Parts: sequence; structure tokens; C-alpha cells
Amino acid sequence: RRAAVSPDDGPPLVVISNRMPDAAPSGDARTRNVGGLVAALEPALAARGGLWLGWSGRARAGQHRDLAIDRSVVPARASFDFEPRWHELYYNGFANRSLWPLFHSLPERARYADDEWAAYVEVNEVFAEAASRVTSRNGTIWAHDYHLLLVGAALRRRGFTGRLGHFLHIPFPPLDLLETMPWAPEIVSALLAFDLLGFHTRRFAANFLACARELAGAERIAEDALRVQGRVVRARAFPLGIDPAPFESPEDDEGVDEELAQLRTAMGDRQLVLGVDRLDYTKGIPQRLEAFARMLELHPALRGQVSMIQVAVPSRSDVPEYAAQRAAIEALVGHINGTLGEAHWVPVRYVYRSYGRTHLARLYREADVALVTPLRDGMNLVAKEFVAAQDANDPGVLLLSHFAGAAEEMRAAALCTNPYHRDGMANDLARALAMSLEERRARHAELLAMVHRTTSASWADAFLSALEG
Ligand code: ADQ
Repeated sequence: RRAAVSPDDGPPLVVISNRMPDAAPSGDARTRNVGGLVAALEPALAARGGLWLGWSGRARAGQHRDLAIDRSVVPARASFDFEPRWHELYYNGFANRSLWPLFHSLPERARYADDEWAAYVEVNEVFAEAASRVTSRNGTIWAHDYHLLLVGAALRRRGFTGRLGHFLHIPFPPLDLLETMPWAPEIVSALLAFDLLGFHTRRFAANFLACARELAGAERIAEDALRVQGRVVRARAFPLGIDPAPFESPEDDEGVDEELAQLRTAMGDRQLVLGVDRLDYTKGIPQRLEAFARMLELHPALRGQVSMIQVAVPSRSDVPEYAAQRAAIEALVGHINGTLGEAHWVPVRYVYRSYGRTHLARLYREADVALVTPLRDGMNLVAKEFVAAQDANDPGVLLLSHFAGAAEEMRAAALCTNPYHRDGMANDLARALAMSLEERRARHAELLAMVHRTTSASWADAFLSALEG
């Protein structure tokens, strides 16, 4: 269905994100790949009769003005095809090789190319154009993530007067780092076209507020508000959570049962340390492997008594830094197993694949320790999923990086660690493996209460009430 929408009768809420949620084979819960974000936004959109706008996932020359609108699904979707060059310049380029590393405080991995910035500006204009075709002038628009930092300003230029919100799923860096990007003032000024800016943590919101004063001359008028050209812009923390239910009580699945039984046989009495991440250099996987190996050197009694499983989900494999990261991890796993392993004991098992949610939930529950040790992360939902999946009578320990957004909420009850300090992380891991049942239960109870308090649904409600209120 391709249709033009009259500008006066658009839906009351439009969500814009770069990618659309995976098209769901209707109603089949088992095959649906529902991420936390989609699960959070779909009910909010459905309740408001809203629409989700995003890239179709396809590239075809000259088609981007052709908006495909599907009202047969709830929520309704509108999508368009990219120009072929956008994938390289806007997506792999500016979004993933400039914004992604810089916003994760890794400036030495960022590169700045004028043609990629130009494509980023162009694609944000195209998203704004599409959004203005599916909304009314006074509707509400909620844009997501680092792909769409300029879309609010582009909508205002088109005369949009409704509410505009933005949620950033990754960190917002401090001024000293942001300044290294040649277009930092343009980006910060464009963000000030939104009415409400949401971040995972207070720290990221504070970074933004400081950058807005310094780079765009905004005036701080309250703890969470700025005045700029007579308008008020608010910037606040809205920590994203998960829907704990499918991790607390995963569905029955015979295939998964069988695999877990085989894993238990292979593990015997050994303790299990688990890492689950997208294969991304921000997740600190090599540093974590080094710390695990270091622990085996510092605490030789643990040799043969513990094994690590690292599950890495293929991600952005056509970006060279990601291919290099994969090669580095695979070399390191081989090195550790070769130098520390025995014929009867494999220290590190490494799996390069994605798992279904049921499988993941069961794997979390098997683990004695989860290593969630990113160098920097917006939130990190694996930390919360792991907590939800534990057996409250005999729970595993969450070893969490100080630099995951999740640490702002979980710091007191999780065991926190510094992924930049190999010996420290090695000793923290040994401490986690030795933790008493009593301490594990107490920490887990506190973490679980927190996971129930801020869920994906409460996050969407909190953001939308702040935006619409
Ligand atoms: P991500 O960087 O992708 O998200 P994260 O929050 O950990 O990081 O989300 C990963 C999701 O992928 C989890 O729901 C997890 O279950 C799933 N996943 C991981 N490994 C998997 C596997 N092997 N098989 C199947 N699924 C797997 C970005 C930001 C984060 C922020 C989120 C949401 O980088 O900081 O928390 O967005 O805002």
C-alpha cells in the first residue's frame, strides 16, 4: 500500500527510528524476534493509534520518496528505501564510524569524513520529510538514537509545531571529547530543536546540558532545563528496563532442554562464567578474556574448576573495525585455550551466533557469574536480563562494569569492576566466584526489585508523559 496522508489527520504519535522492528509473522510468538525497545514501544504506539516510521532495510536508487504505509499491522508502519550510497556513507560511515566510537568515549577510533557528514545531513532531511508526510503539524514525534540527531531541527524547518522528543540509546560524551568532532556545534544546536531529550543516565544528561551551554549558548534555567531562543528544552535521565517475564519464566522448549543438558554434562562440577554481547569493540570482550586468563594465573587453584562461555552476536561485520575485533577475539581465545587449557579442560568456549530469547534466558540461569564489562555502554540490557533469569534461591553474580549505564542504578547491589584494569577485574571475578550464598541472595533480591521497578513499559510511559505533559 502506498498512500499519501493528509497533513491534518496524521496519527497522534509517530515513532521514528533508523531500522523498523523486524516484520513479525502475525501472532507467532515463538518466531518473533522482539527486542526490548520494540516490546516497549509497540504497546504505547498501539494504545495511541500511532505509527512507526523507519528505513525498510532495502536499498534502491531513486525510491526514497516512495513511502510504503502498512496499516494492516498494529502499530501501523511507514517505511522507505535508502539510496544505495547511504548505507556506506550515512550508516556504516557517519553513524557507525564517527558518532558511535566518539559517543562511547573512544575518539581514537572515530574518523571524520566530509562526504559522510553530508550524507548524514541528507538522510536526516529525508526522515524529516517522510515524518512530516505522516503526521499532523501538531502531532507528537518521538525520534530514536544517534542516527537521527538532526531530524528535530529538520522538522522544525518544515513548520512542525507539535511535541518533539528524542531518546539517545548510547552515551552522550563529555564536552572535551565531543569537541573533537568538527560538527559538534551543529549537532548540539540541532538537538535543541527537540522539546525533550532523554538519556539512560543522569551523567549523560549532564554531559549534554554542559555541551549545550558551551557549544550552543543555551542558558541553564533548572536542574534539567535550558532556555534557548525563548524556548524551553528539557534533558533528563529515563533509564530503560526490560520486560522481565520471559526471562523469569521462559517458555518450554525441548531443543533448548537438550542443549542445556549437554552443556551441564560438559561442565560437570565446574563453575560457569558467561559473557553475552553483540560483537562490538565497546563491549570490552578482549579485556574480559585477558582478565579471565589473568585470574587463572593469579589463582591457580581455579584451573580446571571454572570455564567461560562467550557468546558474541554477529554485528556490523562489513565495518572494518568490527572484522578486526572479531579476529582479535578469536586469536585471543585460541591463545588462552592453547596456553592454559588441558586435554580434559577448555578454559574458554566461544560461540559466534545469536540465540533465541528462551535459549538465552536458560543460559543466563546456568551461569554462576555474568561478565557484563563494557568499556562504555548506554545502558546494557544483558545485565538486567541476567538478573531476571536467576533462580532466587541460588542466584548467580552480576559482575558489572562501572562504565555501563546500568551501573548508575545497579552499582550498590552488583559487584562492580573496571574493565581497563586487568588485575583488578581478575580479582573481582575470583571474588564473584567465591561469593557466599547468603551474599548472593541479598544482592540478587535488591537487583531483582530494581529490574521490576523500571521496566521497558514504565520507561515508555515516563518518557511520553514527560513529553506530552
Ligand atoms: P546494544 O549495544 O545492542 O544496544 P544491549 O543493551 O546489551 O546492547 O542489548 C543487547 C540485546 O541483544 C539484549 O536484549 C540481548 O538479549 C540481545 N542479545 C545479546 N546477545 C545475544 C545473542 N547471542 N543472541 C540473541 N540475542 C542477544 C544499544 C545500546 C545499549 C542499550 C540498548 C537499549 O548500546 O547500551 O542498552 O541499545 O537502549
